[in-house]
Amino acid sequence: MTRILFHAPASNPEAWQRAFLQAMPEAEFRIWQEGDDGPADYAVVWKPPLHMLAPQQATRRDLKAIFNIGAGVDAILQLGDGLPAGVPIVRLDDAGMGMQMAEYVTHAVLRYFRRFDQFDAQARAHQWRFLKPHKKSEFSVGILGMGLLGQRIADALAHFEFPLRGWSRSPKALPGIECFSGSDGLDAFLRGSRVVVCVLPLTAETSGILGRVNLARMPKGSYLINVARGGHLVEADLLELVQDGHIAAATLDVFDEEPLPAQHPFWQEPRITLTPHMAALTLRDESALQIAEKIRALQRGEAVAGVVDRIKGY
Ligand code: NDP
Ligand code: OXD
Repeated sequence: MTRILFHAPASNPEAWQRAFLQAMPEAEFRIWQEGDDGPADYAVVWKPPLHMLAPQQATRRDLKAIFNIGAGVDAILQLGDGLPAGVPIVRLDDAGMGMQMAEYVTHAVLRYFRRFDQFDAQARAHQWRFLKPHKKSEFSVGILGMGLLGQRIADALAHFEFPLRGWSRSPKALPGIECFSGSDGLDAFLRGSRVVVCVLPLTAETSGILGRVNLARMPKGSYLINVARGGHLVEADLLELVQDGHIAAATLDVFDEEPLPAQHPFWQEPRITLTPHMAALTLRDESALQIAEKIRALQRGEAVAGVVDRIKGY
């Protein structure tokens, strides 16, 4: 019998057990407890402790794959040598997150484009005042990260006919999107993007990418939306650029420290809109089904999508 070992303590393990019972009734599902070093074929985890998957655990010998129940693998890859070598790490491929990301980012872009943020502030001050609309042709949206989630965001925004740009590691040709790639393409990408949406994985190459130099390359009066990881943004630099008016406003879902500390200056800055890392939640049933399908494919000896490249970091 296929043995699945599960650890994601903040996410209702019993509900995951029920979801796996539906998705994979033929498997044995075990919620990992401290001290459990029993054998397992597959681990399904979110932010596992170092010792859970440690390669020196004789009982991890049978492990055939580790499934990360999120799209971002920065937390699990931080375990470094604590992860068993040669065991594939598999991330979630969309699994319902693409639609949520598209909703979140479309809402934020439309809010700035139609100036609802300013109309809301005026309404709170009982002011009836017309504001000149932005021109769509001058409101290009640039997406940092044109992977599964970035492309879903672009598809959604295309319906509203925003000029779209995308930045990725490898060159791409995507219909209706001006594509840029690599460090050589970043400057031109940023200078032409009135809104920058960050949906990159957090890796050694992308950490701190939204710091003073790159934020200053965005046009004056531009907007930032970060739905990727707090580590992409240099928070103090954004605050300064918002306060000196170079960046008009920002919507942030992710932070260096989560929950955002009560004394953090972002709470006091009305041009920065904050949400508590909810842009795209892991959907339990969809994720269990996707993982069950991948386990069955691996057991048939087939390749699966979403295997992480440990060197690239995503
Ligand atoms: P993918 O792996 O599908 O896509 C990543 C994209 O980033 C690819 O286009 C890739 O380029 C590009 N990229 C990676 N490194 C670089 C680099 N050095 N320079 C330029 N481009 C780069 O990831 P997903 O779209 O599934 O997810 C993206 C991230 O979204 C996750 O890693 C996670 O951090 C975040 N996330 C946040 C959530 C939230 O609720 N806030 C929820 C889910 C995810 P290429 O195409 O060439 O490989
Ligand atoms: C993810 C996340 O990476 O929830 O899936 O942030």
